Amino acid sequence: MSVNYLNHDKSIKSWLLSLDHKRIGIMYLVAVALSFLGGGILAILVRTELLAPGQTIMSADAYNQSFTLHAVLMIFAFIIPAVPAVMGNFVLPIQLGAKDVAFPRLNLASFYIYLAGAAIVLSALAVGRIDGGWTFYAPYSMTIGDSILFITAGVFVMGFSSILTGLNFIVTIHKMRAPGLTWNRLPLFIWSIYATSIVQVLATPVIGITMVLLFLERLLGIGIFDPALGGDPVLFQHFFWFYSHPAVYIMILPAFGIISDLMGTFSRQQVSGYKFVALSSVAIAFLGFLVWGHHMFVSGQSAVSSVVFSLITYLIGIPTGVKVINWVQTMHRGSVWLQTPMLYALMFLFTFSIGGFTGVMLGVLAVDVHLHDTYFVVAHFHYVMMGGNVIAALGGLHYWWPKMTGKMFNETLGRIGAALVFIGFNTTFFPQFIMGTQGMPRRYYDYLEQFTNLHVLSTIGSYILAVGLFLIAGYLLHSLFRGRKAPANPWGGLTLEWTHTTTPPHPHNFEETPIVTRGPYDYHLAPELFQKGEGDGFGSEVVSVTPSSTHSD
Ligand code: HEM
Ligand SMILES: [Cu+2]
Repeated sequence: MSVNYLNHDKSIKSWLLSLDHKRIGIMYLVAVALSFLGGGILAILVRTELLAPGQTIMSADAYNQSFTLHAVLMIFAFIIPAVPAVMGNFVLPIQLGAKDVAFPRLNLASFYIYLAGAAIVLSALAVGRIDGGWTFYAPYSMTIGDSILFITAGVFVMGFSSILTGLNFIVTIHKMRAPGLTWNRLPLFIWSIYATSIVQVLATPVIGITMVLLFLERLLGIGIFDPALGGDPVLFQHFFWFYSHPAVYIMILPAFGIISDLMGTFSRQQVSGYKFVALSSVAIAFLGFLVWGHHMFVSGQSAVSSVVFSLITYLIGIPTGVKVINWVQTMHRGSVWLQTPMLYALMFLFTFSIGGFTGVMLGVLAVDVHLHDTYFVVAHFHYVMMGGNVIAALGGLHYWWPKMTGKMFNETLGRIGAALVFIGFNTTFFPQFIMGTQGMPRRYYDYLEQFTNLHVLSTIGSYILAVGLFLIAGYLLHSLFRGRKAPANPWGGLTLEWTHTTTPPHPHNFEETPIVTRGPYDYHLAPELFQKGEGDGFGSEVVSVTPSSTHSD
């Protein structure tokens, strides 16, 4: 076997101190997968408690702590780092034709800062209770005890990891592109990571400062947010959402990038409206800074600000719609090859669109006054975060898995897993839209008799989802030991990680610096990839995909 990044040095130390972006990406993958597992187990407990009104398996206090910890883990330890830190790290430098990121030491430092932050947050459990939701609204969060000091300190520390990763990627994209890789030839995954990085660098300091203020208020008793001390609780909400709305774009923009790459590769077609898809990420990143007040329609902010925030929120629908329309057109013009990664891309179109549309509904001032703090909101953000980010991340994981590990997973199990996730996900969260419109409040331990059926349905869905996710984890892990050896380019991709490096990649990515002569999805310039058996990762039959119409724009 030739030398690759996995086998050139197998010692534990060579992993833990590795400056190789690929190994750092894999270490992040392990860490975020464990966070997802922890957050997921809590979700199942929370859903099980909701199987019946009144106490089912835990006390009201345990319930509050479980859903809070679920959310904190999912948001700060899982979803924010998931796609940028795992797939950004692994894929971005290779797609750029670079040997590594611009600052490899800083990259390793980001990983340990992330781990330290997560450890500080979890140590709050040893000190006291974790309560009040992931939003830490003051003044309630001031009352939960000293554990808030650990939560705020941990989130503050994790923020640095996010900022440093963003900085590293911005410099890498500007400075380390291979000869010929102009901005117009960047894979759309890179464009989306670029837009994400800008948000990470500009928005994260705000949550950092907010956490410091909360910390100081609790430690020294100075009045910043707590009215009892002369502070202003609405100020906290402004600070919090000034970060946390842009942060939802840290979660979704990289997902858009994965979907664009999947659409191009599996449709064997140029992504329609490439420039619009690329720049719409930047537009969304920019607009994302102007809409935080849509979380505060009922907070007592002025009516004028509410109307303005509502209007700007609608605008975000435009660049988002531009993407969805272009993805659909890409498939329409191309010839779609339905392999597991592409199944996730199709699923994404469905679930993310529901998440997006219900987001516009919540942006309507008059509607939000009714739906605020109901299960409609819970359903909406799960459709965006799980139906958007997690589904896309699963697509990306299946897409790049052969490159990362050198092994193919079982395609049949892949399809079954995708189907279970799709059915489980929708069964869990769709009923929550209905409950929300009927007035079921969010974050409640108990509920009225009339909601029982929908809650039971939702809980059954979460079990199906869990089975699907365990199946996926199972066959992916199994493939590490028993999987078929992956060819260099199992999906017939045109970006550099598929065309110019071995599987798994060489420790320094490339034997020699690649020279880029075409765009990332210029299938009409690469006819060999339509006919070659390389397009076939699985059976002996040769998959030949013919371009239906070749166009360029
Ligand atoms: C694995 C499937 C999941 C299930 C079954 C699930 C279930 C739940 C449940 C039952 C709640 C409590 C809702 C309430 O009491 O109001 C909740 C809250 C939450 N979940 Fe999930 N969840 C899942 C995945 C995720 C993911 C992937 C994320 C983000 C990446 C996430 C983020 C959140 C957040 C932020 C909250 C807080 C809601 C609040 O503050 O009121 N969840 N989830
Ligand atoms: Cu928002």
